Amino acid sequence: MTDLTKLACAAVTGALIATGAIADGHAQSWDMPMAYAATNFHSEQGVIFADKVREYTDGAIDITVHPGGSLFGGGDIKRAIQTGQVPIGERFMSAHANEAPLLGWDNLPFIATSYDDNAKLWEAARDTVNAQLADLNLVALYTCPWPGQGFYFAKEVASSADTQGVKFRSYNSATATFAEELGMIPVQIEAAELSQALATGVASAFISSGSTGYDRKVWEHLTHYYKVNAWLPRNYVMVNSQTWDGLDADIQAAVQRAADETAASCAAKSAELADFYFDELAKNGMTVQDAGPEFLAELEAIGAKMTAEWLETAGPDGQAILDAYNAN
Ligand code: PCA
Repeated sequence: MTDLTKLACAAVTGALIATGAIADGHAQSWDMPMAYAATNFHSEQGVIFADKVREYTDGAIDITVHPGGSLFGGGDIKRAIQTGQVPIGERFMSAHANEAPLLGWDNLPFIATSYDDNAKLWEAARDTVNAQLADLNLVALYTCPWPGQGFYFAKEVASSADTQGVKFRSYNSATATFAEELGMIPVQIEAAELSQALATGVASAFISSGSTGYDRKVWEHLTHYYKVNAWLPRNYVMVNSQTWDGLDADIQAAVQRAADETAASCAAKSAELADFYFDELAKNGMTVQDAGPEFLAELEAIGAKMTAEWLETAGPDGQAILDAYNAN
């Protein structure tokens, strides 16, 4: 399909969804693309969310989850929802910071490094982020944090002297900048393609949680994980604005109830699994340890620079988020 045809289809789909099913008493079927592995907790929670929506709407909305980027690749999910090709889907929020810098609020190094602080930061950011998403024709139903982010390497790393020229898999523009500051060569790759990238030597290092290393069995290619806990980025489940506005208020309330409950259970699951992932990496032969003092000091210096750069691009709204966070 050309882009134009896709957009035309999207408009038709959007209109059908907006006026349709609930009003005349038929169920709506929603396909929900998700970017990460079917066995990842984000995807499993997405299925729980879908079950709750079916229950709380008395079957009026029937969501089918498509994990692992199988329906749309991670990089295409937001646009598919914005244009109404699908009504709902899930994606990594800070992957969209290149288009809307505010959406990098959760990718600021060493600002909120525990689940509690990450929740506080989200509280501080939520209204501004939702307003930004409305401009993109999206409504966020719930967000869910990944465990803290650390570095994977194929060798011991004590400082940036060891990272020069290393090919680094990034997942958004901020992590590409981070890599460059460490003298590495970034290449953006979806989690779904990560194993292949490591196997073929396209990348031999990346930053992520223990979760993605576990999902992708990275011990087959890499040897060291350095816990840094630099930030806990979030995925979000979003709906096309017209789709949302076309729902009756009681259906909206039922879907939001399912979303609020899933937000809580998903964050709890993430926290519960964080150490399990580290144990699994170690069990499979990786050296899992805290980043050493020299490396950590370098990361902190780079982090401060990245936060300053984010504030420049996100403007007063970004500063307001950090001020609100620091005031609490
Ligand atoms: N895993 C995802 C995003 C953050 C995370 O922990 C990834 O590496 O793509």
